[in-house]
Amino acid sequence: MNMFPEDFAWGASTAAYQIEGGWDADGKGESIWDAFCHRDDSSVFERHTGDVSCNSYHLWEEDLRCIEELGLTHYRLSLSWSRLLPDGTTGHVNQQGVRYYNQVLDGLLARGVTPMVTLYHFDLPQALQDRGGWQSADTPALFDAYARFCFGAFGDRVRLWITLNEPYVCAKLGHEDGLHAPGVRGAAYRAGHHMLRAHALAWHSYDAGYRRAQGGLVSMAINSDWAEPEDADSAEDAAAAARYLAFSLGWFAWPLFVSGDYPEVMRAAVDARLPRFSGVQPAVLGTADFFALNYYTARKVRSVGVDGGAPSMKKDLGAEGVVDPAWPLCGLPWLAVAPHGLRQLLKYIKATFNHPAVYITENGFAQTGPVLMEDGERAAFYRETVGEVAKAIEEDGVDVRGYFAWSLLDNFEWTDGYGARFGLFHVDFSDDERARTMYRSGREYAAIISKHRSRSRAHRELTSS
Ligand code: PNW
Repeated sequence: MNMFPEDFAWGASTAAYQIEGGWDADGKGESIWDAFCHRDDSSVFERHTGDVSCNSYHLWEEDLRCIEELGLTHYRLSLSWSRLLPDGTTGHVNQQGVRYYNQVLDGLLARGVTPMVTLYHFDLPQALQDRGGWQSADTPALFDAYARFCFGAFGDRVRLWITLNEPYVCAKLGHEDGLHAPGVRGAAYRAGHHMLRAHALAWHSYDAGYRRAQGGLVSMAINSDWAEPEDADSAEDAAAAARYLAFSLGWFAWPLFVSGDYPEVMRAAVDARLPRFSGVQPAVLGTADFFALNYYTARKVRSVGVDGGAPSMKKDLGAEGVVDPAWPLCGLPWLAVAPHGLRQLLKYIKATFNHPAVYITENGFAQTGPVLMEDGERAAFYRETVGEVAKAIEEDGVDVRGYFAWSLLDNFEWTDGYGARFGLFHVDFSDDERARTMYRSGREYAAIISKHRSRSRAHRELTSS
């Protein structure tokens, strides 16, 4: 009857560049997203920037109020690397940045909310981009130094760490398509490889230097669509769907959970352009203490051949995903509503990665166009999605430990700027106060949390008496 464990994490997520603003406040250094949005030829929707955004750098107490109002047990936030280390290195620490995150973390703990902290959510210090960024083999060690700095500064209060958010999106959109910062093309595999090495270094640093004293867990947030064959009877489409999963989820999950190397199908298709792990120290295999999944949508997949032309990821993949016309769209062309795919992906993760503990670190639904405060569709989406998670736990036996909605607030949605609203709270970006107002979907999520928490409490009392 839809029973969640009593210690289940009910959360919401945000990311520094998307909510903080204060892009050059109090000694913060420039990040690649600052630079990308400030370009004269910026490709971001209506040339929006994260310069002010929700102004959480100054209005963080408002965020805490929103978190309390929802009744969240957990809150996932990210740290801005260039706010803490303006030139990306530990040579100079910005103490005002440290103070900012101390206030936020202490405020969460004072309210009984457990923080989950992401070290890197797309916002590399521009100073490191100038030295090659994720294309450079020196960046993993610089990330590791940053990570150790954060474990030291904040680790006494943080038990759940995410090193990197969605290396797939950073590699594919930032280093293949050029749609995200830093706007590079043709370097996705190289960038992805260095992100995996960065993650592994940081995990080993935590393991060797901090785990014993701090007792936390470290993972990397991996995003993937669910993929199913377009024609259920076609062996070719089935193989294409398997490739689709291998090139998204598998790209980062295989090295961490399965073999210390990329999936075989990737190796076979990409060949020499896919970097090798041989001789890489420390090992990448085994460097995730739980599975962190960002899930948004699903695709029907068919096999396609791309003839001639330059090498590309599309050509390597040899498959194409389309949206089932039965799945409603929500304003963003890539985001078809497909809650069933989350349960399928959770089952796949249990079977493929040896039954890991799973946190769903992001999941959500956007609105575009005129603001709809009574967003009944999104309320229904959350109800249905949580139902799918319940089935995954109860009927499929997946070890799901938590669910984080994306996002706490409407915020800067990368190339879509403020044109796409993912918040449980509406933010009025035309108002200096950046007033936060709960959507109907926020009330729905709050009700879901309160119902399940009292149900599992009652269940425990019943079974322990
Ligand atoms: C995730 N796509 O990114 C990010 O982790 C969040 O920062 C973001 O706001 C959220 O999903 C909603 O988009 C994605 O184009 C960005 O397929 C782009 C895509 C997918 C995920």
